[in-house]
Amino acid sequence: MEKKVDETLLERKTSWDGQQLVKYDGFWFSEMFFRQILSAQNHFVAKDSDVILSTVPKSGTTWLKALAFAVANRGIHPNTDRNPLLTSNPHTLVHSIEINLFHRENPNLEYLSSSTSSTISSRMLSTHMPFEILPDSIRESACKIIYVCRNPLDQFTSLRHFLIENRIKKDVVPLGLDESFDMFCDGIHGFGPFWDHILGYWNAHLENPGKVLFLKYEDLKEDIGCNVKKIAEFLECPFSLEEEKRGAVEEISRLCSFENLKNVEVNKSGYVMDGLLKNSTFFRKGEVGDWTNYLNHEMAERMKKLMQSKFEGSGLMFKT
Ligand code: PAP
Repeated sequence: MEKKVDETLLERKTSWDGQQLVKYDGFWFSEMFFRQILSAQNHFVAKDSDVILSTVPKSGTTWLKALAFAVANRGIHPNTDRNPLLTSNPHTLVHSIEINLFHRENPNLEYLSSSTSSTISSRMLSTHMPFEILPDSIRESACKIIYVCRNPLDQFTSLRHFLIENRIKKDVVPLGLDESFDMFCDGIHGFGPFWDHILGYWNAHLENPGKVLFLKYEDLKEDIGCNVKKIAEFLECPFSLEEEKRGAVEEISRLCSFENLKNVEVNKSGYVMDGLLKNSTFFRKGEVGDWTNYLNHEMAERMKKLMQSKFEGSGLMFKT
């Protein structure tokens, strides 16, 4: 049944970069994407063969898109020297449901009904929507979801840089670090609160690990090969012994590495989202622990306590 929302009743706040956030079903959404999310909730029909890549922004979306694309399409693009990732930004190879497909309430139906640039038989799409907000058909169909999250201190640091660099209202002075950190810790940021976003997918993964693969940015950094194999197994296209012997896992890991993708020409000079976002802003530092260059001890302690209170009993832990 089509959901109708009286938008005048929704709580609103101004985000750190001047854009408006709207609170809906317990989560905060940028006003820019909110209608698109509602439209996707009402009209997106998942296929059993779909692969959905999900993240809270700045947790490793670009990396996950590259990895999943390279793994799922290695039959079509076995040669990593000629992979589409060397000429296209990962965001143009794997489209976002709410940002690209339901763009300006004008769903790209042709795109939705066809297979995409991923494997011939399945569509690979992405979303930042929390698990609870996903269109019903994603949760109810047999489609698979890969989720990646990141320690919130680095996610915050990455998000703050990205929002300031890409702010649409250039004349708006962004909120200071302390105030934006306060808002982040109150859960007020696009697709936040981050803890509810993470817990939604974590619980879905515990309930049905064959449906939701749950990854962490820090684990990918620590052992990318193991995680590339995990992604392939989850997508039911495990690496054969022959592939492993000839180094296919290492090749894909290298292809998708920060150092490699950052230096690809399209990621240095190109744009996505109708020219709004520079591709280069998706490749800043790509490190674990960069927060230590920006946040003080007090902030780190506050976050530690917040994480303890929110994740207590869930079994979730983050390396910071
Ligand atoms: P999005 O959710 O808006 O698409 P997302 O890709 O999740 O953004 O976040 C970008 C972060 O991932 C950046 O982190 P940083 O600001 O701390 O540097 C970016 O550098 C990092 N990143 C992008 N590609 C890779 C990669 N291939 N390997 C590791 N980190 C990456």
